[in-house]
Amino acid sequence: MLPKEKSKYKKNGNDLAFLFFRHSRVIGAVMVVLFTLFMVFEKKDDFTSASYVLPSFEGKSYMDRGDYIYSSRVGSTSGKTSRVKAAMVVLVRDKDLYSLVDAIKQVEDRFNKNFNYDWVFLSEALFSDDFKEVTTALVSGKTKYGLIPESQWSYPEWIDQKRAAAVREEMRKAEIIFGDMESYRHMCRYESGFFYRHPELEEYDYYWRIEPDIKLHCDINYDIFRFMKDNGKKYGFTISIHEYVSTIMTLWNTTKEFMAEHPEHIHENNMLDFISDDGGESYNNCHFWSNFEIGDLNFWRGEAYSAYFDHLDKAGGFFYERWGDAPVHSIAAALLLDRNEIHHFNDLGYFHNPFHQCPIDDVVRFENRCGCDPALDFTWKDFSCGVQFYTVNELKKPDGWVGHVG
Ligand SMILES: Nc1nc2c(ncn2[C@@H]2O[C@H](COP(=O)(O)OP(=O)(O)OP(=O)(O)O)[C@@H](O)[C@H]2O)c(=O)[nH]1
Ligand SMILES: [Mg+2]
Repeated sequence: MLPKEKSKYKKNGNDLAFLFFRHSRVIGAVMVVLFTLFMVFEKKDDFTSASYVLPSFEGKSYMDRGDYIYSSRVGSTSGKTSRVKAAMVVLVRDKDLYSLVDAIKQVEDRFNKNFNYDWVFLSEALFSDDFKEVTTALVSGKTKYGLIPESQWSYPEWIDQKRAAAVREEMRKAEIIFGDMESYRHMCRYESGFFYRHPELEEYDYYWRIEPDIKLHCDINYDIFRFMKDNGKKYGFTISIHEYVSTIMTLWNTTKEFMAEHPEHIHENNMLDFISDDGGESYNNCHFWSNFEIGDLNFWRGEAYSAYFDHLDKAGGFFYERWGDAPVHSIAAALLLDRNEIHHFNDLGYFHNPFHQCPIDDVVRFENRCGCDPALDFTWKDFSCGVQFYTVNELKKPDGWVGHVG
């Protein structure tokens, strides 16, 4: 390069440096803008891949689909407006607080944070301040703590306690589940005949029974209590199952006595075919698993159920056998209600050891952010009564249900 040209370049180089220095702020700003645009486009690519559209949705919510899920629904379920008088109800011992907290949290996070329904905790012993503080801190509604009167958690005068103790001993030897437990029997009797009469529940029309250690797998994006009311539902369940026969040896005969004595209480459009396969001659042991229940308190408070409970209670099977509140409630719902008043909540996703309810319909699961494996769904399995429920009520089963049988 010639010396002259060299100096020209030098001069130009100085000019460029000068210009750069002079406009450094502008250049800096331009670079920031370019960098931001680059990042936005990068992000857009990420976003595009994350917003993958689920093929099964086809742009339609399962709530609008009008198929088996809502085949028995007749009204709207949307909106937070006009809450109904309802509460979550938990029968629990103080010492089970930390088995309960996660269940409360799930029900709040997946449902109640949007609706703020109250919680009522019941026990035969006083709750500690610790229990009250922890549970109140977790919930969005009001909390109430009810003491169960001793008269409802003890032996009625007509029960022969020696006979009851002998039965417990026999059941212990026979290894019948909870067969030797006295407290379990008081619990089953209380859930069968008394919880809905507790003064802390007086102001409510509907309840959702919740137990420690349960899980709720899906979001519930509608007011479940309003759904019950608007659609005339009086009993809702998630899981149904066959009862252990050895715990209810005389329950059906005692029920048949009641039916013969009180035909006026048996609903003309009842669901006898869910609980009996031979027109009422015998019980097929199908029942709604009562650790989950959403129901109408006024059904239990009414004349028909009160007469049924009194009849059972006098017969003594809560103590002389080990009658569970699940078959008692289920037989009552099947006989005393219109079959259309009973609803299977197959869109919630629920777990109580050892069974899961998990919607096998992808649309329901994805739309409600269900965190469960449909392969574990119990609804269509042999030991469940799900197929029976859908068949006798002529409800459409979800696509692919046959693959879940077995
Ligand atoms: N206050 C009180 N609550 C009880 C007692 N026994 C059981 N419960 C409650 O009654 C409900 C049913 O009792 P569980 O022990 O869960 O009975 P289960 O569901 O048949 O059996 P597992 O859950 O498998 O143990 C739960 O909400 C318990 O917290 C008791 O002695 N006192
Ligand atoms: Mg339980």
